[in-house]
Amino acid sequence: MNTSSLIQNQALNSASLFEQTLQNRAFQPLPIFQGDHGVQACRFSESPNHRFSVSDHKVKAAFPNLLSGDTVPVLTVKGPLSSVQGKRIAVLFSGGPAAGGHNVVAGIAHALGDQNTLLGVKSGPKGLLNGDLAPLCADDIASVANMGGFDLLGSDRTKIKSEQQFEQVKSVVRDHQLDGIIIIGGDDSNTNAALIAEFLYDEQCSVIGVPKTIDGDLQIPDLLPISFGFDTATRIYSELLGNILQDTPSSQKYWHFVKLMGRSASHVTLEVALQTCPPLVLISEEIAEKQWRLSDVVAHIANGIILRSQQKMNYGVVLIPEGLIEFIPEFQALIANLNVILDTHQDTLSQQEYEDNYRFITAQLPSDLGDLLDSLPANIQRQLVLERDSHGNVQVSQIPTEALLIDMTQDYLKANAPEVPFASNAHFFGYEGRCGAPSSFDAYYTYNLGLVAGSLVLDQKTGYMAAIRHFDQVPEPLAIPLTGLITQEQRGAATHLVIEKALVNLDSPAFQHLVKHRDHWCSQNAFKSPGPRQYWGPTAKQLPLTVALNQGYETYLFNDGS
Ligand code: FBP
Repeated sequence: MNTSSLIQNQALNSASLFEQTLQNRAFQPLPIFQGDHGVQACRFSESPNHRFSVSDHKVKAAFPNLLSGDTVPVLTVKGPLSSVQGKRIAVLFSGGPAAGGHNVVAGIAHALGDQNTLLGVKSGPKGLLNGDLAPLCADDIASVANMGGFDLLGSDRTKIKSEQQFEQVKSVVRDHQLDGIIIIGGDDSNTNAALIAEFLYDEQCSVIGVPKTIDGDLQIPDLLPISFGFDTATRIYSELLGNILQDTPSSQKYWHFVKLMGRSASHVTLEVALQTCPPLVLISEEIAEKQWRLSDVVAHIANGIILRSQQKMNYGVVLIPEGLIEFIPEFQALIANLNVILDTHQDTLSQQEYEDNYRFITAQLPSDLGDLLDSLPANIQRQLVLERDSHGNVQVSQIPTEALLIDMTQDYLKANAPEVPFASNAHFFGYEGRCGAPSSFDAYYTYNLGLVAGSLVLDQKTGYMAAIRHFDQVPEPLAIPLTGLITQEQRGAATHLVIEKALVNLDSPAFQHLVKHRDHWCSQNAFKSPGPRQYWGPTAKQLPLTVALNQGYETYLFNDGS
């Protein structure tokens, strides 16, 4: 083929050469899922070593079927599952996209095989409520193999909470004769999975969750090292940040303030920091522990800038976790008060314009918090005062913390160190990390999570989350009881049953690594540029560094048996 027909071929083809290459990559099932005639589903039984104790009466009362005693077991694989036929299983995405979701669907489809039917639910939980589901065929699945995004099915953030909504789900289960539902989602979506599993218990419909979120805040010590999507997102952000870091001593002109997605927890920021070694890194959990006010955060940044300036480095990068604002004590108090007001006065607020709502809300706040809100830029006020998402979360991705910190740092430097040159740029790396083609780790992890989830529904287990651990050895599939993870949390005016978000542990090896090295990163140009994620070669099998460190692995590479 000559060059021009090659180019024409490329232009006409709906997938890029890169996408075609990934689509043609073989999936890699764990050895336990490899049967004599291809992929096989497995059966699970109680682990003799691991049970969760549940003592909270409210949790017990909410799950009378799933929680019959005071403890609930983790399940491990026991061997191949003898042939199951005629089952109808639905799968849906819930919440924000994360790389590898399509491979989960492929893994489920392969576990189900030809004798069972996989139905795809369109547009997330909303589609489940509306009964918007249809069978998925092998071609649909092959077309998204190893592809990023959730576009095969779509997603949304509807929280299924009212009795009427649970009844709607039950009707859909009956109308479509479903034997199982697999919910691919984060902490809130897996909470929903537990509640639906309980509600459908007598319907003989299994409900299984799959741990998805780029935020990395769905991890369970010893059992779930990380959710899927985190590796791809942090590698994409690290590539972008590495490029910016490389620009700083080249142009010697700017301080870049980079906010990184990740909602409340700072796992994404910590991982990107370890991969790139930038001069200044903020970790929300540390700021909360030190009880820093916003002015302390600004002074910390400005002091780093002054220090580098003394060494003629009038440039650098400040990494800012998306949820920072929520961790600063005065903002914590403000947000907690706002949540109660928004919850208690929903009806009034839904009938008024924004300006009236703003006046109404500030009148209800204690005066110091009202003053704090008034002192903020209008776009930040708006995000704090606007409705929460359906799970009660502040939409932190919409708060321009990076711009706020730039303005305040500029003012601080003008007042305290006017001789220091300060030119800045604001960035937000968020959506560009959620839908990239999955890294080798995420592609491998998600396909096998799908095999675990598919096996669990065929094995008629319900109220569990699929998991895999020990990525440094032959990885081990597990089923984690969702009820063992549920706790009470104050959201708005009421307490809710939720799976707690895992925050950065300040005693963890990963955070301690940052503590040990950050002064050096600030006083020198010590940054690294990790480059784009690789599918072949020495870095293709790299695990997230925070995961390898915190799990105590002796290698940074995952083991896929090849
Ligand atoms: P999930 O918890 O659903 O995985 O959300 C991940 C996330 O990307 C967060 O990091 C971010 O704060 C949020 O979604 C943004 O939400 P939206 O897509 O609604 O703007």
